[in-house]
Amino acid sequence: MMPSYETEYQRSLSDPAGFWAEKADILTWHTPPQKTFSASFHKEDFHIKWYEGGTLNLSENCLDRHLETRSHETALIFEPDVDGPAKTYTFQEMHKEVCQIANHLRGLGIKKGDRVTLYMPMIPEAIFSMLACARIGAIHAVVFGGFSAASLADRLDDCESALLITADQGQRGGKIVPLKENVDKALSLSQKKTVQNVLVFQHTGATVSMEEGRDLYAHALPANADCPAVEMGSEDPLFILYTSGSTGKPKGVLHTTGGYGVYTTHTFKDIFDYKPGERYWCTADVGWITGHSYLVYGPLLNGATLVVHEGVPNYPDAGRIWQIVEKHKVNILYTAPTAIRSLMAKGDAHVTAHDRSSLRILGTVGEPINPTAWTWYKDVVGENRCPVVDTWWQTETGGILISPLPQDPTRQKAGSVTKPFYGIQPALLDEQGQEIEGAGEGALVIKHSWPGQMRTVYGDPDRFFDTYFTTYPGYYFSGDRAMRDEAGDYWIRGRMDDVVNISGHRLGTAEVESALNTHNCISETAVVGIDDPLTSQALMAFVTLKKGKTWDAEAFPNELNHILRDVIGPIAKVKIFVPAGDLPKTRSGKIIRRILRKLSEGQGDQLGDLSTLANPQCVEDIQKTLKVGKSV
Ligand code: 7RM
Repeated sequence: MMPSYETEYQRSLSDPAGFWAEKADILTWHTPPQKTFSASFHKEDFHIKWYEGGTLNLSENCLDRHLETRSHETALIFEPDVDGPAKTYTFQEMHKEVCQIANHLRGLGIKKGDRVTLYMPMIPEAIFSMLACARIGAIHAVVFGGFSAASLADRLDDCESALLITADQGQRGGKIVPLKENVDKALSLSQKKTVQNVLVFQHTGATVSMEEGRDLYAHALPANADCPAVEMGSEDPLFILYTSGSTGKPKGVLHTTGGYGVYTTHTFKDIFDYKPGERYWCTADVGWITGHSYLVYGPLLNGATLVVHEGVPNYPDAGRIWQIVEKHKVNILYTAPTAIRSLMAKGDAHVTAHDRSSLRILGTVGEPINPTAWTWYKDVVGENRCPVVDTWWQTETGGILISPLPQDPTRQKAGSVTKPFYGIQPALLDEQGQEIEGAGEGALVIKHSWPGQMRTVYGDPDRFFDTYFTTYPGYYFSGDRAMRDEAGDYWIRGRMDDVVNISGHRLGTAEVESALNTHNCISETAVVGIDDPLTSQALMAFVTLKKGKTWDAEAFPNELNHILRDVIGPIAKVKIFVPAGDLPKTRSGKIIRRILRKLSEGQGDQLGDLSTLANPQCVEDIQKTLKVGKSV
């Protein structure tokens, strides 16, 4: 019999080395690890290492080791943007595809440690390319296909990518995504020009420009499916994934091989209660961490059958997601609250029109889920027979840290992420940085390292330490606020820092501001997150104009959002602009966002201490603008 959660959790805390040493056996190692972990979150001896001495390859773990028993079973089912014939791959076929791409990479001179950027649509080749990188030890850096050419250029330069993998075009909700065209723009914007070649997959078959000597079609390269996997050290980098923080440019979050592999395998197996042969569908794009850990690595390391959909859950209508569930007999579905809320708004008939008897477990991730949406997901979608797992984690954490386990009925609590996974020690800190005992609310931190933890910010180790380990010395600070109830269950409240979560996509207000400030009439901007019933949060921008300019309520919002689209991508869009004569500042000239946040929430009467304010008059002016609804 399985030990209870309590017993297993206590063991994971009292003997972490023994616990995680045993858990490493879930992977196939070339050399078993010598030391389970060594970590300190303190400045003097700051380091994080898991499974040192061990060697393995995750592509081999995802594919080769399943061949003996299940080479002819389905590994991947690809469902196109609009309903049509699905394409399937067995483990054997997928192994072949991955090896062929790995050989293309080798042929282009890519070797262990080189960075390879992927800018791909949600097609099987995106997954194959990630595994091909892992196979030869190249570090993949996937950039979401919805990001702009300028964002892509920044990321290529930051990690000095040697190769870019893309497709002619992508398809999303009936729209064409001009990937290769964006790639061409990005390469001309790139400062460092490190990219030697562009490997292009043909997807829509559109004619795209190909630069002689630089751009190569994958299908035109010689096919060779014999590619031995490179033996990787446990702490060798696996991938870089860029994510927004409260300051500066997005950070390259670096994950390594052994610990990430062990952690994603176990969390997937336990939290989705995966049983061999089941079909698992994660609707996240490969451009996000959910796509890395629970679309690719976690499921494939467990030998799961994946459903991959190029497109969006509500196109051509709100029944599409349930039609796919019915068509492919999906057993486990993992999606985001934004999708759930928007589907709920379209009514139950879209759901009930499709057979969902295959569904067994329902997962959600990315934002807080409101109890109404949770209950709809559970009762209407899951007919009240499928447990819901509301999973809290981050790009930085590599895998799920706090989540229900589906077998435990006491953890079906609408709106709560319930309890920590094995080995995870969350704590809530008060304003003095003291740990809160029992029920309470505070900053959510983690006390002890776990195998899936990020290892550094690529190229900037000081930024890693400064961002996550200085606010509360000795702890990993998540940036989130949380509440713990009497039963010890956690409720995530949202970000405490200048990160805004729009439909589960992270944006730093600093990035948005610096883009808005490029408009030739804008003097200064301050961006805050406001609550939004559909997308969780939305952007509100307070803007001041250069001398002699006047606010044009017709033209400026469009122009400014157009800039955001070009600089960041379509996910960055300001919902409400508030023109202001001046922004509240300290005497040293720092914008006081706390005040703007309060004003945006209509809490102008609770501004607290304004004595540090150099220009108190502007607060009243902004309040007036907000009241008369002059904002646009
Ligand atoms: C996996 C992912 C991380 C931020 C995180 C939270 C928020 C994620 C939940 C959640 C409430 C959840 N990575 N968040 N999951 N909030 N309940 N179940 O989303 O790096 O892109 O974002 O997302 O604020 O800090 S992420």
